[in-house]
Amino acid sequence: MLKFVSLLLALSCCQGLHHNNIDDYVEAEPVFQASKYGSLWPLPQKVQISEVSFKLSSASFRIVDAKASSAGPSCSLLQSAYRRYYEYMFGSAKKQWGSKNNRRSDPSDLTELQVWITSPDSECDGYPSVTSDESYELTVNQPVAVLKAPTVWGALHGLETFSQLVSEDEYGAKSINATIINDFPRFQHRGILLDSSRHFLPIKVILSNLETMAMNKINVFHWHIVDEQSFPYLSRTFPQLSEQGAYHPYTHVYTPADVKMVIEFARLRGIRVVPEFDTPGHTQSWGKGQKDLLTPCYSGSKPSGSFGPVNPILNTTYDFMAKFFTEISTVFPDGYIHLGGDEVDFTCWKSNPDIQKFMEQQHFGEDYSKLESFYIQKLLDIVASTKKGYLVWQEVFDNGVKLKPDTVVHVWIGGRSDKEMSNVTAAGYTTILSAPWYLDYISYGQDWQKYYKVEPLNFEGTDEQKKLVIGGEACLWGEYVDATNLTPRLWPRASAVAERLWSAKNVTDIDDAFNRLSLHRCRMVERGIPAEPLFSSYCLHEYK
Ligand code: CP6
Repeated sequence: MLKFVSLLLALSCCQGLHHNNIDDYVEAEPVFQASKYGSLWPLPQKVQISEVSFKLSSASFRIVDAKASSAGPSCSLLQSAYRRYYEYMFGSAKKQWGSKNNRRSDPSDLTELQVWITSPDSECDGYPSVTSDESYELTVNQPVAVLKAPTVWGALHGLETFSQLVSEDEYGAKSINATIINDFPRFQHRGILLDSSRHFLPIKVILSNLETMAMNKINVFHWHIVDEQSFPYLSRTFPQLSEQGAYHPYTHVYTPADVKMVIEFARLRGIRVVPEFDTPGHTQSWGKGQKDLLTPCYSGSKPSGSFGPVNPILNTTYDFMAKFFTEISTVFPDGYIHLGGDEVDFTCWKSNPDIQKFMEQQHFGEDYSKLESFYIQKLLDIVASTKKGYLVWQEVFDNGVKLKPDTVVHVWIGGRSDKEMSNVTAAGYTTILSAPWYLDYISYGQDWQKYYKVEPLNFEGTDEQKKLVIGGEACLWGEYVDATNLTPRLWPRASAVAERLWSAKNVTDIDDAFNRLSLHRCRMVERGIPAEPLFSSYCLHEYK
């Protein structure tokens, strides 16, 4: 049994701080209690845990393919997942003292977890998609535990859940209670945005965060790979983009091999990689390596030497985009590409006489959002011809651009995002929500609770409209984040979003969430992830 401490908060430390709102940090005394759901996170849809408990010994316990499974030893995705979870539960084989020193196995031990993929197509060699079946059923009982899932994607989630059910006593002995779990996600799209443009993110940081996403059943890595500040994507078609636009042309780039590695590492964990190439705004870094792509800004009648958004009035712009997105559509296997389209600043367009002339010819008047729509419309047609679906930031919808019916509109602007969700879904578009989940914003106190309390379907609309909400994403924009602080800033705050998007709508008990999340956070720490604490507390094993 795990022990818990009650702690008194010494508030006197904080009285001198300048704070806008005293309620931000005067919190109730925490009462640490065990949740009846242990450390499960995100909470499965249906859980029954019995008092009966079985021992697990590292010497005898095995994760194996069930005889009837459609995925066998040739499914390396599952075989490598078995190894990964065995090591999370028992430590790596190397670190073991050797089976001699382990307690002998006992008839009451649980010796096997059988993994049974039930669909004829296990999807072992495929990529996860927005329509993947991620459900699984887990039965822990004597003599064996059984994990049943239609596809490998559900099995991966089931393995994570199984590992979360295993607990350790003071002597390091492992045990698990008899349990029945029936689980599936509430929303299909559960994402995290990482920004590798404001700061370059080394591959190992991206990989360890993918690993952590899997621990939280997050299934989309939204890779905001380039932006104004740098262009680290090494394009085979246009290598000069990163040669000129990256912070450094060799060390601060993602080579084709790096990108492949990220995509495969993610696939093995059931995670989609959705790249974002944001245009026509947020593109300063593109201009360094691609002449004439950006709009020259004018100061009076002369070019000022600075540049604005992508130049929407040149044919060469669209030739470039067609070639560029053809490459992107083959490099990234996901069915979707995020095309951005946010925050376009019209000042430069307004200053340019050629653009002014074009506006007249097109009868756009003074409405530059019509010019923006003109550009986006052409870009969407280009990308649609590569057979990919696309996501766009909400401004594209707000500007009235004609979108393919399966376009996903990404709602990010705070304030009245419920109204926006209402409008977007009333127009029949699929949507994902990020507005309440800007994790780059930090503040004193337990802000995970604010993220946790969001209800994505809290907007006016019919049941049909609500069905168009396929999920959401936590965004960690990179202005103040690099390899040194990314992981603790993201976790466990993103875990709050993960549970909101996975678990049933009525899973809202904040005290129970606190108890489970504290343990889940300690587990992430034990697994080598420097996740920050929720509040005053300790873990059985501290970070070394
Ligand atoms: N970069 C890009 C950003 C943001 C967006 N797009 C952003 C805007 C406002 C806030 C946080 C982030 N940094 N490309 C908007 C989607 Cl508050």
